[in-house]
Amino acid sequence: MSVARLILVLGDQLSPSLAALAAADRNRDIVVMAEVRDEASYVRHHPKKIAFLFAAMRKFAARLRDDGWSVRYTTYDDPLNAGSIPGELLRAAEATGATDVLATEPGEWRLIRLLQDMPLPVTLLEDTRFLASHAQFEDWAKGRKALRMEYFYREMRRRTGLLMDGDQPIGGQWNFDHDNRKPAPDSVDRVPRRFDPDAVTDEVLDLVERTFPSNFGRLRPFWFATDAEGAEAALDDSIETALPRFGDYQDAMLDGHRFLYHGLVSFYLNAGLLDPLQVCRAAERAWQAGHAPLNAVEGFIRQIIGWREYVRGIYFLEGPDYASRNALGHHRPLPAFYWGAPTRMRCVAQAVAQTADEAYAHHIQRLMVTGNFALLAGVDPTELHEWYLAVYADAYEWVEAPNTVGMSQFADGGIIASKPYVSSGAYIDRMSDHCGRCSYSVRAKTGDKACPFNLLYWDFLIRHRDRFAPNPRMAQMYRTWDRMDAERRDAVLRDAARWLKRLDAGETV
Ligand code: FAD
Ligand code: DLZ
Ligand code: SF4
Repeated sequence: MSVARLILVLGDQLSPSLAALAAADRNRDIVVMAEVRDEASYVRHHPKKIAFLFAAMRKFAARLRDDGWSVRYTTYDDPLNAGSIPGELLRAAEATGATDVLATEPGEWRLIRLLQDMPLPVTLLEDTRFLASHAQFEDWAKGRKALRMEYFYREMRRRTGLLMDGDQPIGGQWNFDHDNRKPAPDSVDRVPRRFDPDAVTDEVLDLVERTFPSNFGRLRPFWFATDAEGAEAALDDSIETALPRFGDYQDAMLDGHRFLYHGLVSFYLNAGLLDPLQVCRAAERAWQAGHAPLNAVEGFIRQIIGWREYVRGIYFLEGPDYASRNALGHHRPLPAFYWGAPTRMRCVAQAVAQTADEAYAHHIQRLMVTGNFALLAGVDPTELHEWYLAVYADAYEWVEAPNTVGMSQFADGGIIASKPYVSSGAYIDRMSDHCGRCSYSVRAKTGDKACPFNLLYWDFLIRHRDRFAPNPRMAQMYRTWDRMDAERRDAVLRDAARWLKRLDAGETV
């Protein structure tokens, strides 16, 4: 019998269909899984994120053993733990006599490089859990002047057949967003399903509490599912209670309502506990059964086969330097209120508080509150990127960096976004009920009470006028500025500069 190979399964690769497992021989090869210091601390991950992954890894290892695999699993507190994935592979090679490694491509260039630099031969297989392969995305991107998600998405609809009638989109159009994005509802009747920790999860929670006592975020109460069965139950609950209203309130924000009608499936999808096509088919069935309207189901499916696949395609197409781009030359340090220091901005305080509690915020909170603020204030995109990568349970660089660096901060110079996602306080006021409870006034455009988003919005546009004025989609904004009387323009820029000075001085703003 030939020598065993080591089959690496990472914390976000918890899928029985994983390429490396599919290519392995369960009667001979040895699966290696390890909870390691380097992965748990390359950014200061939210404790819920670490606990979720460690508990899910332990359960996945048990499942593989039940299925007849030999699994070498190293727990975090094993005194012999080498502290890194390459270190654990080398230790396993020495202990077992294995001479080579079969792995599924990791979702971060950092770890791909580490595996490629190992003194053992490592074969990296493409991650087939995504619907578009690297070659397919490159083919789609080749020769295009602009890589707009919408066109990629149509190809993915055709390829998957989701919501298709032959080669035509069901309902006669590809995108129903004009029916979506209603302001916040008066009340929310959905309470997401929570999963009580079992013995395995409890043990992990104690470990994380002991080992990462000062990481930002609350470990308990812990409510994530930590295996595929639980993730499927969470998906069922979401399809039942959230999907019908997902489209309508996709962009809404409500004080005290953290989840509204969002899917809460990104952490399961990205760890491998749910499969993207399985999730989309479940949503499609809900439409077929008359349980959810087309605008909601199309919007939900677009996020998964469109945005999710598209941002991954961009991350790998653009290469390892993508996450450190800074096209707008922004260098302001990340304000302390991102890490929980007090702020008078109600919208920001709410988004950060729920991030600390849940390791979750929905898309509009990430894009139009914390992201929008950082862009307007000129925060260093790399610092912001590391924040998003740390604080959300669904964050891995392949998905987080294009969303942060590209979509939210325009730091890739406009590969993902055709114009910067910036708004004044008026947008937040329209989509939420935060402003009524804020100590700033969203209606005030200048002065001490003026909403900082109002001040910084103009300050940003004027600072970057040379770059953005030629963009036809932004011309109207510059015309509005030019029509304001000179005194008002001076007051806006003066008050913005004062506000930023107070921010930089560490005052509570
Ligand atoms: P829903 O709103 O219910 O959407 C359904 C699913 O669609 C999500 O679970 C997700 O898998 C997918 N999806 C939706 N929007 C996107 C998107 N823009 N990119 C990729 N997939 C998407 N998503 C992550 O999974 N990981 C991240 O680290 C991450 N970082 C982000 C950082 C910023 C600055 C921004 C603006 C967005 C980020 N997103 C990220 C995208 C999005 O905010 C989350 O996918 C979504 O909030 C997850 O919550 P949900 O499962 O309730 O999603
Ligand atoms: C995020 C994470 C954490 C916190 N810990 C581990 C770990 O101990 N072992 C492991 O195999 N994976 C972990 N991960 C996920 C990896 O960081 C992830 O596989 C890479 O970032 C590539 O996406
Ligand atoms: Fe946010 Fe401005 Fe509204 Fe306050 S007034 S909640 S800072 S948008």
